[in-house]
This record gives sequence, C-alpha cells and structure tokens, in this order.
Amino acid sequence: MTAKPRVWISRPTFPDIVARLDPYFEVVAEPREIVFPPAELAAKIRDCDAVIVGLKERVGAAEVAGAARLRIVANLGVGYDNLDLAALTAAGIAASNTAGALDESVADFTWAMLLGAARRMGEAERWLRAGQWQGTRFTDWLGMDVRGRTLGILGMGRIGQAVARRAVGFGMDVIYHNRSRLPQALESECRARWVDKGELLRLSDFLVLALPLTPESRHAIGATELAQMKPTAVLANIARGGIVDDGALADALAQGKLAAAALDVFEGEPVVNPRLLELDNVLLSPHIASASPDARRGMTAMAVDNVLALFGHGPHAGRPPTILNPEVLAAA
Ligand code: 8YV
Repeated sequence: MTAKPRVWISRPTFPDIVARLDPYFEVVAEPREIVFPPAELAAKIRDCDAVIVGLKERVGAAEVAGAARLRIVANLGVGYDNLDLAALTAAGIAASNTAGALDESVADFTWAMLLGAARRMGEAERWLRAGQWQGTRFTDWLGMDVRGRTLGILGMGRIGQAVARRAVGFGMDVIYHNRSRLPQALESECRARWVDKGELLRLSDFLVLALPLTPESRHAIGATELAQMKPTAVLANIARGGIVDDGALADALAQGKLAAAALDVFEGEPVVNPRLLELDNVLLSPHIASASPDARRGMTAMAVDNVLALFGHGPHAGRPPTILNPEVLAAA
C-alpha cells in the first residue's frame, strides 16, 4: 500500500473541519502557535505534498527549494503577501487563499472600528475603567456622526464592497479608488462612485483601507497622503500593516492633522509603534477583523477544500476554488 500524501498545518485550527482530510492524507497539525525561523519552516515543508499556512509563515523560493513533492500552499487568509507567488509558480506549486470566506465578518468589524473611533469608545472606556466618571457635562465626549458624511474606500475588492454596502444604512455618500473601476452594476449596487486617489484623500470624512499589501501599496498612506486629508477625518486600516506609514500617522494624529484612526493591523505586528499606543485618538485591535466563528471556520474549510480538490477529492474535486496561480494547474 502506498503511503498517503502528507499535509502540514502550521497552526491549530478547527479539528472537525481538518478531519475531512483524514481519509486521504496523513495530517500533521502544529498543536501550538509558533513562529518558525526560515530554516525550520523549510524543514517542516520539505516532506509534504500540501501545506496549510498563515500570515506568519513567509513561503518563498528558499522554503520550497527542498520540497520535491509539494503541490499546494493553501493560505489561511485572503491577503497573501506572505507568499512569494512568482517563486511558487516557477516551482510549479499551486497557491490558494480564502477569498470570500471572511468579507462580511471583516466588513462588520470595520464598521465597529469606524464607529468606535468616531464616537471615542476606546478613550471613553479607558476613562470609565480608570474610575474617572463622577458625572459628565452635556457637552462632554462629543464624537463624530457618520450620517451625511463621505466614506472613502481605498481598495474596492470584496471587502471594500461589503463595507460600502453597509454605508447605505448609515446614510453616507460612498466614494472609492481602485486601480480598475467596478462594473457599473456593481457600482450601483454599492452606491459608490470612483474617484482618483487625490480626490479620495481630500473628500473622505472616513477613509477605509481595504487593499492588499504589494510593493506598490507599501506606504500608500504616508506623510504626503495624510497631509491631503481633512483634519477632521478618521482613517481605518483593516487591510495590512505596511500600507500605512505608522510613524507618519502618529505624527499626523499627534499634531491634529487627522482626527482619529482605527487600526487592526500594524507595520511589524505584533509589535506596535509605541507612539500610537500613547495617543488617545487611536482605536487599536490586534489583527482580529476576521476573528468570528463564521469567518475563521470558513477560512479553514476553504483551505481544506483547496487541498482536497487539488488531489481530486471533496466537493470541488479537480477544481480548487480559490487558486491564485491557475497557470500551474493548466500546466499540470
Ligand atoms: C488573517 C488576514 O489571516 O485574511 C487575511 O488576509 O489578515 C486575516 O484573516 C488571520 O488573522 C489569521 O492570521
């Protein structure tokens, strides 16, 4: 009897979902969250036919060089800046992400952050917990209303669109900037208008970043862009650290050039720029926008489905649903 192909899963996920691999694969799942140094990661991957990895695993040419049997790297995330897609493609290895599994959860969380920052919820809670509430004046704790304001979205993929759809209920005007315009039907559905990046920066009262991190989008929001924004504006980053220059953002917030920020992601996370930690007008969360059972279970199922499908099993047998480099499958 030939040995089953081996799948390595780099972190604890949901055993009941992963169990779907068991009939076909030998599954090795890490029982703890570990940040593997590159050489250790390469050693983990070496004898695998498939791997399911997350953001903290940076997988490129060096990591897969010794992995002669590896056919797929399934990423537990929609963003895949941790993968060197060109290197994987050159090595004939498929890569997949979890597009579609987390959009609604992330959009909900984005609104929680936007409203939380606008209404100063973090600051108010800290003040209350510190026992400072002896009464408030009628005119204290004024935040910002969203109704009638302009929501800008930079990056209008699935998550940006899900954020835009919710804005209708909040009575906002929605503008967006994306490399390519949405088809008109989708623009109407999202009630969103395409503008150039300069206009987006100048007109937005609330600006949501929902674009992937690429070499081109690194520091897409830096000192120059922040200077173009309204001093009353709120910036929310639920996309990736590195899209915002966190140092420049701390300057703008400290100098009153921007009213507030809501940040779920950071350059160099889990380390957060200490200057951001000191500012009251920043609402912070530890990269948890997709942390709901629906999203995280859905992401796990999608990674599992991609692996199953590539090996001819499961509901998508032969047609892995979210392959990032389909040319590899075409060549196989
Ligand atoms: C992470 C994310 O994958 O999907 C993405 O791109 O950033 C998140 O969903 C998640 O936090 C697990 O690390």
